[in-house]
Amino acid sequence: MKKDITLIGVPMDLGQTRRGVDMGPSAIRYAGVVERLMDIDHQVHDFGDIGIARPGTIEETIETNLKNLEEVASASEKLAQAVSDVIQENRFPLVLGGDHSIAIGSLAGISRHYENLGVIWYDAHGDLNTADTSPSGNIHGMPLAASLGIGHESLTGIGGYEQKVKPENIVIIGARSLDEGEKALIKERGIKVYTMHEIDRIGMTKVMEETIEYLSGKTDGVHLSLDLDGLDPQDAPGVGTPVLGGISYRESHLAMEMLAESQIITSAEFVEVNPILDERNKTATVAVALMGSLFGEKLL
Ligand code: Z70
Ligand code: MN
Ligand code: MN
Ligand code: MN
Repeated sequence: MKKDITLIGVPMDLGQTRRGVDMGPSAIRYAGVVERLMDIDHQVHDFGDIGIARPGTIEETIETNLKNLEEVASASEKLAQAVSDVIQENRFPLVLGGDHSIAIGSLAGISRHYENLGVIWYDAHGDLNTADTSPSGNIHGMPLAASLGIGHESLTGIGGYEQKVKPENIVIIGARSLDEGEKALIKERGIKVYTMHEIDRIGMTKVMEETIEYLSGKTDGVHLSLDLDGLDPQDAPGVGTPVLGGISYRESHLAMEMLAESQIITSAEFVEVNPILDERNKTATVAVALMGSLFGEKLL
């Protein structure tokens, strides 16, 4: 089915400490995202990039261990507004990161248009930390918790409301590096997780069949939040926190193809592409190839 897609770049690097992830949107555009999606007959409009403040340019008024809190919060509000406007125009928002803290803004903008938004969190990490459980103070380790309404009020209150997603509407796929506080939260809230163990044990086909079945009955839209570090570092080396033993390139294509077939995805973001740490723009190229499959590209 032909879609009207709007790309939104978010050159955000304030949610973590490696330099270069702010160049993710450029790297993804350079890898040919617009042409790739137009080749499969979608209409593509590039909104350009959301302006991101440099660290320390916003006067810090809040005492916290969270790094760049004011700057991340301000960018999240801008992104939420942009994403919401795109949905209002009946277009499909495709958000290009930037570090994963941008999901706070994406989800704040998206969820106000849905009663029961589903979220697929494709990631090596849970991103379920709060100021109390975070080992790093990096906000890119917190967006899923913040979107549940758990964490610092400057993050949970983005968009003017608390809970963007309900725990029973979330599926995490690819987890293999969860902090203790994240494990506790997953159990306490009953969040569905397919770790690498389940992917190896039952295979990606079954994981995606179950995920689609689990979400399609009870949600009125599904956001795909894909962190490139969900993939194995051999296939996606240009990420800030590579974790061995990840999802393969082929399994990821299969997952995207099954999502395309299911037609459940109503918004998406691809995050954590860091061209400085990459090998010849491989990770952005992989991201664009996966977008091709997500939007219906066929092998034959
Ligand atoms: C760790 C933290 C994280 C992405 C790393 C790491 C979180 N759990 N997220 N890379 N995308 O610092 O909270
Ligand atoms: Mn992440
Ligand atoms: Mn909602
Ligand atoms: Mn991650």
